[in-house]
Amino acid sequence: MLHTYFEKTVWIREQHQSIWVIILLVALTSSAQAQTPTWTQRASVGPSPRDTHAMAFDSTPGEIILFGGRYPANNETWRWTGETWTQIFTSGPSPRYFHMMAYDSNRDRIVLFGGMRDGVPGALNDTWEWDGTAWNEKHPAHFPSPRLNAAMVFDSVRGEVVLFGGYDNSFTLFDQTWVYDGNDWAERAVSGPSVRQGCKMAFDSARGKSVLFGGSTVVFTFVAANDTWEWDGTMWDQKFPLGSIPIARAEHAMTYDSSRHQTILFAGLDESYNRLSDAWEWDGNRWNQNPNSGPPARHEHAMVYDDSCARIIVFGGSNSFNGGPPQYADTWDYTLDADNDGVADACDGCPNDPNKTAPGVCGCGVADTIGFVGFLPLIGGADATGGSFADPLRAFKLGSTIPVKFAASCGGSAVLTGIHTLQAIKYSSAVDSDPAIDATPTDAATTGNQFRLTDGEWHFNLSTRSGFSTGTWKLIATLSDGSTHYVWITIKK
Ligand SMILES: [Ca+2]
Ligand SMILES: [Ca+2]
Repeated sequence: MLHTYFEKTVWIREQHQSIWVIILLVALTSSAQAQTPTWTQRASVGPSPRDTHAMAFDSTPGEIILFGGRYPANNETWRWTGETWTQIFTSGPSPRYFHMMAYDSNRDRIVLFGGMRDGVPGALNDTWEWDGTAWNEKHPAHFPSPRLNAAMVFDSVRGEVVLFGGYDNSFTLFDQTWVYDGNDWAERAVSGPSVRQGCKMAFDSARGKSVLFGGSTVVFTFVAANDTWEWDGTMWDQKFPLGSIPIARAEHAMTYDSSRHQTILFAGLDESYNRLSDAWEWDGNRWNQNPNSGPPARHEHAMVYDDSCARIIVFGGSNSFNGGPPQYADTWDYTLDADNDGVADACDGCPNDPNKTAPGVCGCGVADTIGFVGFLPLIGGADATGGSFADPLRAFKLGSTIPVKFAASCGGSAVLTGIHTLQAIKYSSAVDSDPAIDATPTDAATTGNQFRLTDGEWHFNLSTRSGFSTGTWKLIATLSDGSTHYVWITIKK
């Protein structure tokens, strides 16, 4: 009997577990479907319109560094701190465009390689590193020949920068794979994607793969690709995605969203020279198109993931079929924003309250206005908040302690947080006032002139032993939402 009971109990428990697993899976699936990143345009002041610039996210201290671009080739360094662009006036790499940048998170260095300068021959092959404050040129023993418009990422599993493709001064296209470990460059003798330029890569840190998509397989006439490849540090593996695939393109942008484990692809130029504006996400098996509209169509833009706020930032690009003007100078982010208030969920202190980005005094979902219930006895009766100069609410003896109390609420709930302060002003007439003095409590329960919370009420035992004199006084409580409330009293001998 016990045996049967035990078996039945286990069976019931297993059934319950299965049901819970199914419910959990359904919940996860529907929340994943509901959680689609949206686009928001950010600052309109920043770098001038440009394309073929490069960006990388420096996770210490958490900022994006932008370098270069055209026309003409420039050597500007800009910093994006999440809200604003600031130019950093510093020496560094020569003016260039079509260069490559990637952030080495192990060494906390942004690596820059090659690109194109104005003039002939244009292709470059110098290696630079940004250490957070300055550019330093590196002189590795080995390095790729001059090239531009290659793809470059940092493989944080192997601890090396990976460079693929590009072309040189004689318009030779490459299918070489190079790696840089912070000390030296080495070419990997491997076969993989065909020769190409304008291809892009992103490093999927969860799966340990550098993902490559598309590019143009010739320099002048435009033959774009839409193949997907992955580099695991040793070999290239062509992927054959399930479902839809982004159309063939080059000069798009890719980055990896490490919070959502998706490789993001945005925009580019198709074989008919159309600028594109579609966004796709690669999960390792499938490309899924994001239906939300965003920045206008473009190519030769830069895009990078900002892990301080779990968002992707896009800057600039070209709306001309062959690059160059008209160019963009707009900044966009792409992120989960459940309440659509323009602040990424990861940095929104109230991710489901479109009116607030921090809990404030009243908490999320409640306006940050404190309902002042009124000064409580002994001062003046339940809702007495004022009185007047001519008719003070109460009289107190000089040298006594005045118990100032009030209750406050946010959206019907008592306010149990915040810093509320008390000041006193002596009036010699209804209009003539002395400066306010910070009131002093008689006990040490608060610092300065702050109220203390006791049983859901805010208390201040005001000493009238020093600083006070006989006459009419106005006691002013300033609440943490900035609102002020006052009560008139008389001090007598
Ligand atoms: Ca938000
Ligand atoms: Ca919000």
